Amino acid sequence: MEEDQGMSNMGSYEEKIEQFSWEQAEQELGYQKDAMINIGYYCSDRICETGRAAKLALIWEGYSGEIKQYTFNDLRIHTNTIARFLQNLGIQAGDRICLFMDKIPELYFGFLGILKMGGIAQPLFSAFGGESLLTRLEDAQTIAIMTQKKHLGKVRKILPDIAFLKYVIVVDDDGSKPLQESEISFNLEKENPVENFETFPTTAETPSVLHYTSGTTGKPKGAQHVHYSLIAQYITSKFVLDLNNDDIYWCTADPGWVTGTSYGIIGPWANGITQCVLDAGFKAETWYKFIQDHKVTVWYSAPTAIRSLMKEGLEPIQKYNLTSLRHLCSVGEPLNAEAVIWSEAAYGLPFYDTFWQTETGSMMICNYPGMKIKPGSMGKPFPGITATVVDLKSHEPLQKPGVVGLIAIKPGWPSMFRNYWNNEATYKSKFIKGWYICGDRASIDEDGYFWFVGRDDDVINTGGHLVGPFEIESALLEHEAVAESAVVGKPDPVNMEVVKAFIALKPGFEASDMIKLQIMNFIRKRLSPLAMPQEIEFLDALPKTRSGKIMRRLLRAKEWGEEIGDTSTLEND
Ligand code: 6R9
Repeated sequence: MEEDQGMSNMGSYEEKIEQFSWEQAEQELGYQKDAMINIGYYCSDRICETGRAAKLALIWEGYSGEIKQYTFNDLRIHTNTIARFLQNLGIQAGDRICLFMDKIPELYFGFLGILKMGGIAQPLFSAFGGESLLTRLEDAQTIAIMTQKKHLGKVRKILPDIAFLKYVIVVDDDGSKPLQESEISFNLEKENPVENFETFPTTAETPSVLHYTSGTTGKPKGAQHVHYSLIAQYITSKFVLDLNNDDIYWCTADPGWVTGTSYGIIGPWANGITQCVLDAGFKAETWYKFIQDHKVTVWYSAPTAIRSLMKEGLEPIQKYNLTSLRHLCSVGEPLNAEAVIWSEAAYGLPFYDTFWQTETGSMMICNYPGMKIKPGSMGKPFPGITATVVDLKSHEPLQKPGVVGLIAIKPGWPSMFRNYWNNEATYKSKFIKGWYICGDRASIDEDGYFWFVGRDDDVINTGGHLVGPFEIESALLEHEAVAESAVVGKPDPVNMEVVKAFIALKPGFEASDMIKLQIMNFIRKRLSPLAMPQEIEFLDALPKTRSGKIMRRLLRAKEWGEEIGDTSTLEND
């Protein structure tokens, strides 16, 4: 699958590799070393200053079909207004402010507003239940949460347990339901618009965003990013998403996930691109209508969504005019070759796979317009990124093509995470022999293309979302009937993996469908719908190592029909 190279922003990949420097991206943005760099400013004020104030920044559509549009000048003023509001409350630069909202415009303005006043934005999925929320707010010692009326119930419930949280800001208060005394009403439409706001003078290494991500053990970790990440998010949006001035761009990701901030807010807006947001759940026809109505040209989505669209077939595609589309990209999970080939047949365009992580902050290994796609491969390192695979044990780069090792990246790219919040030891453990170790297995072929093999840990990737088994196991143990539990990923044709729980019940409790449903609901409410086990299997006792650790890998191997092999290694886990 080849395209005309001359048409893309990147041009020839080989030539770009030779010429590329991050300084070039800095120059394009007018950034000078040690000067102020603020993501909020770059996504709004700077676009206005460069003559694009009247250009549409955001086309937003709600689940009921309501449409709102905002120019870059609106974006500038709304983010100023929020920044000033937060400052007036007494919130300081460096404070963590959580965004706990659906994909409403205030979420996008809030994110940039927080950054403008020097705060650290902590976006969390509004689908999170109380416990998921509590763990992350406690860890970050979050001082304020911006939320909607509909999510207040969850916030109120955990409030007595969080000492640090001082401000609960309700962004859609219309007076219909009384707020509690400690809650603060904020309504963008009623607020005095702030025309001039002095952006907090953040510099390259000032913390910007805190994104929580799940690991195999322990609590979720807050990957801490800095304002300098902008350089990488800007230039990858330009070269990989291939964004141009006339594009209408749609990133389907929620900003609770890093894709929804790096490429659903920062990268595209720093390029002055018009973005569309659909605040509605997945439905093939709704998505196609959205593309048709807003004439979406560049679309960034995820394999689970693509596989769901594949399942719906060609019929819904024929009902809509999708000819505006010109470039499609994917992230979050392995993109099967079938999906790439199907999309080429269905939309006349292949999906271009991109690989990266919360920790990397921007795209690392990708397919580029103009470069030959090998369906099923993640592509090649972004220019400016040195990536390889290293031996599973020695962590030395593998010299022979086709050998499976760990994906490793040379530290130093602009959007690299700078720490895990309050957890420097784990952060440091990710760097071995001068490489950042991603925790994924892959091989590189003789042409330099990367092929994903799987994760190197027990983290479950369900529909592109990482779920930590430990967090679910801990929550399961809080259920009155559960004595022991082990949580693993189970293969699924659409979501790649779903959560499966093995449970040993306490004496006095009998296995039944009823109790399964109760437990599922318990997790859905406490953690999130994604973390809810889709399947529960009751065992009399869970398999354990001699030291008493549950052999999660053994249970996982069974689900995947894999050879269990030498259990002595499992016992050392
Ligand atoms: C952006 C994002 C990161 C993990 C990553 C890997 C998996 C992401 C992938 C992919 C195969 C791709 N992953 N992109 N696996 N092919 N193109 O997804 O961040 O939520 O931190 O997940 O997702 O396992 O290590 P995050």
